[in-house]
Amino acid sequence: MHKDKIKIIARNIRKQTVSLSHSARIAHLGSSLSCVDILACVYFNALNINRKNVLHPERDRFILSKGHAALALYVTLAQKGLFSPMLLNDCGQPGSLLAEHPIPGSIPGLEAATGSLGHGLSIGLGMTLAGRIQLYDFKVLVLLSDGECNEGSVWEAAMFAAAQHTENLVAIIDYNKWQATGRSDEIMALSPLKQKWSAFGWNAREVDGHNIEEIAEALRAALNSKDAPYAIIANTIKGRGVSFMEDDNNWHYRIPTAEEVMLAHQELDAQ
Ligand SMILES: Cc1ncc(C[n+]2csc(CCOP(=O)(O)OP(=O)(O)O)c2C)c(N)n1
Repeated sequence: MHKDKIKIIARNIRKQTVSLSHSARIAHLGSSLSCVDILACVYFNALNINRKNVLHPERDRFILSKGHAALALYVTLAQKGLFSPMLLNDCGQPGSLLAEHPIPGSIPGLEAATGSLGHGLSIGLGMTLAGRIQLYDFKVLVLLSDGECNEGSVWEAAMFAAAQHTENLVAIIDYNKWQATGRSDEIMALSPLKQKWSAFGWNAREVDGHNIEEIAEALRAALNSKDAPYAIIANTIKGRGVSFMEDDNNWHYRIPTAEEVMLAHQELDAQ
């Protein structure tokens, strides 16, 4: 898909995500907005996932390991046509298929139960290895957060993936430099993050996580990786797209008022 179209999709995802946070009374909006450009590229430019093949055993898989950004994923899957957007109306309500964190199988395209940070990469690695046994060639793409990289389980999976030469596995790290309670590097320093993934035996590349061209090019390289898994370190801004949310970690937990939704939409429409 042409990059300009992906930019328009990303803007629409942002608008709907802001609205959904308000209507569903679900937070983690800054965390969702931070990874929208990545999600738009993954679903509209990189992976082979669509309404027809979403349950096929050979489909590509995407795992939102930073499951607290589920709102952005739900909106993206709805835009991709994987389920009826009507389902967004009761998101977060008791009995809804769209819970605060993803429930696998509740709607097509949700591959794993995530939200407890640190598990998505291991799950994705397991899928990759299972695909190898079944002689399937599908790709598995896992989106992690930077705070999540403080979890030892991430590095255990990283080490095992490299040892197994899982070239079909891609990790994208949404490197927005914030965690729930403070700056990532102040809580437990991650930098130099790209070098850490390289040292663990991964091919690694750093990109501007809001530049559609750069993300798309990195994904293209990652999906053609040979002999080793591939890590994309995406430098992002928490709350990206709405000036009064950008890089303000209050929006980790805040839910926008109706007026803030309107202001956010105005800003996004003007971009
Ligand atoms: C194992 C685990 N511990 C704690 C939490 C609570 N929690 C939710 S989001 C978050 C941190 C968010 O920071 P980061 O992971 O960097 O993601 P961001 O929101 O900045 O994208 C935490 C600690 C959790 N979900 N899982």
